[in-house]
Amino acid sequence: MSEVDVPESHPRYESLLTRHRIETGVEKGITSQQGLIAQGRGEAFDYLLGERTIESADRAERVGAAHLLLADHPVLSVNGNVAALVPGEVVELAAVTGADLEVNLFNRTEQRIEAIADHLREHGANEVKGLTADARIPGLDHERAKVDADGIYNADTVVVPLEDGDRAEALGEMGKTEIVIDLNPLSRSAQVAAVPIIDNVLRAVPNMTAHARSLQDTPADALQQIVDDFDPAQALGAAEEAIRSGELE
Ligand code: PTJ
Repeated sequence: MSEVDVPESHPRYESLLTRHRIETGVEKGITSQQGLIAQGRGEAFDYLLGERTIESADRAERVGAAHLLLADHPVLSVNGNVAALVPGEVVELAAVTGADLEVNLFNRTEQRIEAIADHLREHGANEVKGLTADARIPGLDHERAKVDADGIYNADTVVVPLEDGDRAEALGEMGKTEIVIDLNPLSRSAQVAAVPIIDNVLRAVPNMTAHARSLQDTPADALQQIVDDFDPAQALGAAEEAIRSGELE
């Protein structure tokens, strides 16, 4: 038995663990109630993908890691679902790639921002951005526009997991490289990303860290080649095909 009261051998173990983490996130004031709905939507896509990291997603995760290592100022954006599902894992990815962590919420409240920042610190984060909110993403009229001037506003590369598409679009218009993690290949954020990662954030984040570790000593020109060889439309197409064909391993 572990974190959730079912044996790890249970065929639905991962899914049950995920639900448990999201539920706890809501109880702790980290995750919004809408986060439960978002999770349900994600699960449906994950089921159709066979609850595995498909080959094109693994490639995208490697390309995402290369982008983070090449960036001057990478930032990982954290919302209530990400904080509940992969707190230690995002802290580790940030440490390995030299990225900042910034809390950015759709349903923004000061209490939730504080609770998420505390939660990330409990999982080893030194500095968490997003509390100052002294800059605005142009062209957005909701709470997600609020960012830190020395965080997302100033970043050249941003990892954007699990969110709706308009901030993703607005960040793209600011000239930032966006790495989007979303199980829905048709979501607007995945469609506008330089690197769409169609995978569960539970698998995607640790796998990006593993790729970042193995690419750490790779020269910049070789990293650039990995980035240049990537075709986002092909990654989206491969994920949609996997979902539509329904061919599970
Ligand atoms: O914490 P907040 O206030 O910033 O709110 C966060 C949520 C997720 C509630 C908010 O961004 C939202 O409502 O998002 P959407 O529009 O429901 O989009 C969430 C996307 O993430 C959907 O395309 C889901 O398929 C996808 N998704 C859900 N769970 C996962 C996922 N993608 C990867 N891994 C998951 N575990």
